[in-house]
Amino acid sequence: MEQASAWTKAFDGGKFVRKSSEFRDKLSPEGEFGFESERYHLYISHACPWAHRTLITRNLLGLDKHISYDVVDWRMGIDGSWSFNPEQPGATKDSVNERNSLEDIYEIAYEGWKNSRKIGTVPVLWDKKYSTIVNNESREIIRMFDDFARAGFGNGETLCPKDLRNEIDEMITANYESINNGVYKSGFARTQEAYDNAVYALFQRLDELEKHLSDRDWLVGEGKGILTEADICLFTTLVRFDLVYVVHFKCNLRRIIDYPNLTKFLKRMLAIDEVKKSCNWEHIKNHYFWSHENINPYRIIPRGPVEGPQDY
Ligand SMILES: N[C@@H](CCC(=O)N[C@@H](CS)C(=O)NCC(=O)O)C(=O)O
Repeated sequence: MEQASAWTKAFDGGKFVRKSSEFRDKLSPEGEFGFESERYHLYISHACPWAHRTLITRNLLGLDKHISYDVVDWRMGIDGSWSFNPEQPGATKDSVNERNSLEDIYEIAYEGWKNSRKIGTVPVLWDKKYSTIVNNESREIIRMFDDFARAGFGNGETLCPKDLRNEIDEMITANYESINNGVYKSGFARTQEAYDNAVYALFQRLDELEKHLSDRDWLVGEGKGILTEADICLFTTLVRFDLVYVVHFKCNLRRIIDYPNLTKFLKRMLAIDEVKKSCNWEHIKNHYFWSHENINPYRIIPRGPVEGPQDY
C-alpha cells in the first residue's frame, strides 16, 4: 500500500482505497454514550455525501432539537483538511469547541492526531459531555440516530424498521462499493484499469437499480416500498452525480437524467421538504471542483447542467 505525498488518500497500485473510520463508539441507553438531549453534536460538510446522510436522517427523524450541528467551509485543503469559516454563506463557526479546523477537533479527541498522518473526515458525531468523538462513520451514525429517535427523542418516525433491517443492510452494502465509493474510485483512479473497473461496476449497479425501481418507489419494503436509510444512502450520491461526478470523476457512461426511474427517485426524495432543504448546491459544486487540485488544477467550476436536481 502506497501513501501519496501531497495527497492524503491511500492507493493500491492505481486504485483508490478508502480508509476505515477511526472512531466507532455507539450511542446506547446503557453505555458510556447514553441517550441525552443536547449532548451530541454533528460536524458536517454540506458538500460531503457521507455527512449529508447524517443531516438528512437527523432532520427526518425530528432530532433537530436534540442534536446540534456545525458546517465546515466547502474548501477542503489538498491534504484533506477542513476548516470553519462563519463568513461563508451556509458554513458556520465551531459553536462547541471554538476551534478553527476539524483537525483541531480530532486532536482534542485523540492527542497526537495532527502528527499521525491520519485523515480527519466529516461527519463527526461529537460528545459535549466527555469532549470526544463518538463516531465518524456515517452508516453507523444514522443507525444510532434511529435508535435514539425510537427511544422517545424523535418524531415517531423510523428509517430502519426492525423487520426490514436485514434488507436495508443488504441494499446499503450492495450500493456501497459500486456506487457510493465507486464514484470516488472512478475519479481518483490513477490507472486506466482501475478507472475502467470502477466505472463499469458503477454503471452496472445503476442499471440494476433502474430496473429495481421500475415498479416501486423506494429501494426496500413490500409493494412500492417505504423510505428507509437505504434510500438516503443512495440519494446523497445520486444527487451529486450529474452536477459533479459525470464531469469531475469521469462517471460519464450515462447521466442520472438518462435513467427515468432513478430520476423519478431523485424527484421523489427532493419532494420531501427536509431533504430539499438539506441540499446546498453551491457547497456541493464548489467543493469538488475547487478542492481536488490534482484533478482540476485551474479550479474552474463548470456551470452546467442547465437541468438538474437543483430544479426538482
Ligand atoms: N467512511 C466515512 C467517509 C467520510 C469521508 O470520506 N468524508 C470525506 C468528505 S466527502 C472527508 O472528510 N474527506 C477528508 C479527506 O479526504 O481528507 C463515512 O461514511 O462517514
